[in-house]
Amino acid sequence: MSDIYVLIPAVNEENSIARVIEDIPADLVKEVVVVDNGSEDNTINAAEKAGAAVLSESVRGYGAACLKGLSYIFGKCSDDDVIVFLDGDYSDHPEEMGKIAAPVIGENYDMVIGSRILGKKLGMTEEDSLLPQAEFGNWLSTALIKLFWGYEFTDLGPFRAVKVSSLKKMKMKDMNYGWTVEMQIKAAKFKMNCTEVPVSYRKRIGVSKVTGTVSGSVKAGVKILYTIFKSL
Ligand SMILES: Nc1nc2c(ncn2[C@@H]2O[C@H](COP(=O)(O)OP(=O)(O)OP(=O)(O)O)[C@@H](O)[C@H]2O)c(=O)[nH]1
Ligand SMILES: [Mg+2]
Repeated sequence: MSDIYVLIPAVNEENSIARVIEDIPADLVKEVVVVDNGSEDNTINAAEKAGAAVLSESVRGYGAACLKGLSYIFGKCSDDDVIVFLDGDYSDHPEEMGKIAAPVIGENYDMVIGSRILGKKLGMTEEDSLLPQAEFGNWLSTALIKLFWGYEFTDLGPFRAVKVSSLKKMKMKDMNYGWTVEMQIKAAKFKMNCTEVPVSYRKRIGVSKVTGTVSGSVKAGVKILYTIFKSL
């Protein structure tokens, strides 16, 4: 039976991180790993108290934190285990983890993306939670992935499940905002078996770091497009 490990990159999320961890179905997962990048608030304590293993990465960046978490998890898991990525700001609904992980565990999928775009069509997203720049960026990025590699995604959503053996094959490198798109491009290039499931989405708790800020959106947009064209 495959084990599920959860990887949550988090910086300054003291008001949300415990709620995220507490909403993860405990019977489903082997370990929750939070990777911090120098939080100046109570994130680390809150995450530990809620039952997570907390790692610290000195190099700032979403991708850097994910790489740290992966090397820790790869050191203890087996190749047919599953890693679920999840944000620490309580925008995703951790209780939906089962439906994201199920196709990897039971149906031989390599990767399942939780799609907020499919969720929105079903009325599962809170109004104004998925910002217009995120929707446009997702639309453009997924259209380019389809054009260049023939794979159809609707979202670059952070809430996703990937089989350990497939993640190892991807040899992920991106240190910050290109992480999610790099993973989807590599899945397409390796012709991996991918699918999406609709997920709910709500407004984050705490202070925006990426999409909710102008500089974060511009940096993320530039890095995502650079990652796509560099991969050709
Ligand atoms: N460890 C680590 N985590 C990060 C970093 N940047 C963002 N995060 C975390 O990654 C997750 C996603 O970042 P968010 O700030 O929610 O990004 P977003 O959803 O695009 O935009 P906002 O929610 O509007 O800020 C959250 O849990 C953040 O705390 C980082 O440099 N290091
Ligand atoms: Mg967020």
